[in-house]
Amino acid sequence: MSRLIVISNRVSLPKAAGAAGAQGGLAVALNSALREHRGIWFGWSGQETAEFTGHLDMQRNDGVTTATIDLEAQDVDEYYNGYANRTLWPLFHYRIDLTEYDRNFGEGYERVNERFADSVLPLIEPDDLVWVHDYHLLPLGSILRDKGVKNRMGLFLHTPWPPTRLLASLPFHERLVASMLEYDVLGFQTTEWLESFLHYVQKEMGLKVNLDNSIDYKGRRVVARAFPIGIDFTEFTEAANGEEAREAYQRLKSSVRGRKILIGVDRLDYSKGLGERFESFSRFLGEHPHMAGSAVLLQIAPPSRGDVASYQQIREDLERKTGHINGAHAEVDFVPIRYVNRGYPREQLAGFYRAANVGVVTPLRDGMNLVAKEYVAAQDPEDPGVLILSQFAGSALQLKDALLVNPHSVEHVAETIKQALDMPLAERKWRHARLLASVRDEDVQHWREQFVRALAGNDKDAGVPQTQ
Ligand code: ADQ
Repeated sequence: MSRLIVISNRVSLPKAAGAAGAQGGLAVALNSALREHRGIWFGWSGQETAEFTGHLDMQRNDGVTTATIDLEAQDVDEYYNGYANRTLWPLFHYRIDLTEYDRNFGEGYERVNERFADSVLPLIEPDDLVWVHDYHLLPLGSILRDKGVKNRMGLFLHTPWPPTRLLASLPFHERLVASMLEYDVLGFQTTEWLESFLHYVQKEMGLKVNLDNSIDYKGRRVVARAFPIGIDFTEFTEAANGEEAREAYQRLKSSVRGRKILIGVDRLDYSKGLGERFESFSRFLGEHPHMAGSAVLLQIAPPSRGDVASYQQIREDLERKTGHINGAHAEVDFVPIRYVNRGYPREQLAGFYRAANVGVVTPLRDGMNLVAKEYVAAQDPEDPGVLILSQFAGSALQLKDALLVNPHSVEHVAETIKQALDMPLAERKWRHARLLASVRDEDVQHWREQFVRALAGNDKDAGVPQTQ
């Protein structure tokens, strides 16, 4: 079996057995893949250094080797806070109004990708499979090729891929996309993003896409496919049934004293549609005065990317909106929106999901969205809650039995909240059973097995056009 080299912006260390603390499904899946393949996970340490040295901090933990580098403050500014999170992230989430085009960002992005390539190069052996993650590192494969790497290399993009005319607003977009064609495998979350990418290479680059969605480029064949990411289903359902989850469940239930609970769990990001969600809930309260006071929205939103102005802005907007809505609808013994800016261990999160009658997942645009899947996995199948899901989340293509909504329509979401709260047990059960089957069968292990198989080049499905 070939060794696996995983490369991503940040590295998530494996959790020591029995240790407490949060670890995402992605980290769990990649760590288990790395253990199986005796692999190495390479990325930025998250630390800054006065001068870049390329020194590799190698650690071995629970069967997984990690290798990290420190970056200079200017790198972090231009590459991470700049090109990745001020240019590509908003553009890839259709927010051209928030997209900043700055020459220094572009240069910083290329410089850091070069630094990644130079640092990881000595670790790559001839038969290794190289798996690169996300929008921070799109040109890394091409830089490694220039440095003589002949290995099979793949890229998985966790975000959406934008429509061609939107991407065309990015200076040097052709160069960026051409660099991606040096990978052997390009993975997207859904066929929607895949089709958008294939449209770009046909219309903007004049390339031909083969029937199996592969592209012949400079004498090599690039396979482009959808690999919808899932959650670690076993780990999450175990967490939901554990003692810590039960305590969190009790704590939340007893605090609402018989009221119904709606839950939202998102990184504080403008792509997650939190403002529209709060307004929809407010409209629901206004339109159904007899139900006002009988339901609480718990929104858990830990701040992220706080150095970027648009994130400071969304945070202020939400604080103002929460204050306004609570001021309008609160009673002496009741506050309709509980807005909490912190993270919780996964076990507690699972208990909160289980306690909630409705999961409200309404991003304006999302590559996949794992919260929707976690909510489904955490429910009691005998008395499950209802999932309200944005039609613009990648997960809506799999979770078709959720109540799918247009998150921009405050009116539609408000009506759907009413429908969810009124839904009879029988309907809740059949919807949940179908959602659960999808979340269980297409879990994160399935995702990484499919990707690694395609990366190794022995994928029997590679020639089958995708339908999902
Ligand atoms: P994100 O945009 O971060 O991921 P998401 O898929 O919802 O979005 O994953 C968030 C993860 O963070 C979930 O596992 C969730 O439980 C956890 N989380 C969020 N708030 C938390 C809190 N307060 N406490 C603890 N944990 C919390 C990007 C893309 C998505 C894609 C994923 C994976 O934007 O579209 O689904 O990568 O590919």
